Amino acid sequence: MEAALAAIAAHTVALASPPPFQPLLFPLSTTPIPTLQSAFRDASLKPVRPYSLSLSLSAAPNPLTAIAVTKKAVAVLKGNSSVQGTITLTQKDNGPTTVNVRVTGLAPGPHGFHLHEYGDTTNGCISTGAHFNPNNMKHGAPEDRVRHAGDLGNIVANADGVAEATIVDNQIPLSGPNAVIGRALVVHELEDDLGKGGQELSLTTGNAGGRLACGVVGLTPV
Ligand SMILES: [Cu+2]
Ligand SMILES: [Zn+2]
Repeated sequence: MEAALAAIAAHTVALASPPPFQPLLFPLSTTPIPTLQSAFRDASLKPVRPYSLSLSLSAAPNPLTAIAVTKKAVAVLKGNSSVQGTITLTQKDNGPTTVNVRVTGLAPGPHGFHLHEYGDTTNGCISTGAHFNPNNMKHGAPEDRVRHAGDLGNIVANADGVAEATIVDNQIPLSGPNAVIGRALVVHELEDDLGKGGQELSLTTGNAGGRLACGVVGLTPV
């Protein structure tokens, strides 16, 4: 029994990081871990005996998704020009991320729009590095199999210089190993050729020109 409890305790510690809906073994712990406790409260689960908890969750098709968790993030885009914007990113459980885009002050027409690797704007948008590329791919279109995770294609500004779009994408999650929180969204001067322009930069940047505005993706209340 002691060995079993020790094993459970070790397991509980290993689960101290998110996802918050996972710590099924918390009630067994004699020394509750604060983060688990608050995560547990957020999930609105009443403290119940461990047996009934594990039974109720094991009846679900997938215990890891028994409780819906929605995450939301925002990036406020600014730069050296009049271009600015607000981008919200929403993800439910491990589903795709929905990106709501509104950027103003653009020249009418298409503009490359990417998630860049770093949330660093020390020297303006140039410090955000290259396109987020955790799988070491070449640049492409959002619908391509070969693409940077950060390749979100183009947004198109109307005659008033306003670009509004809703992008749904599977490669920019808000949690997990490839989470985009703390990285940056960038809108470019030119159209992204989606890797098909035949230019020197087509397969790295889409030849999208300068960086007009950028903003770090940060968590926001759901
Ligand atoms: Cu870019
Ligand atoms: Zn790219």
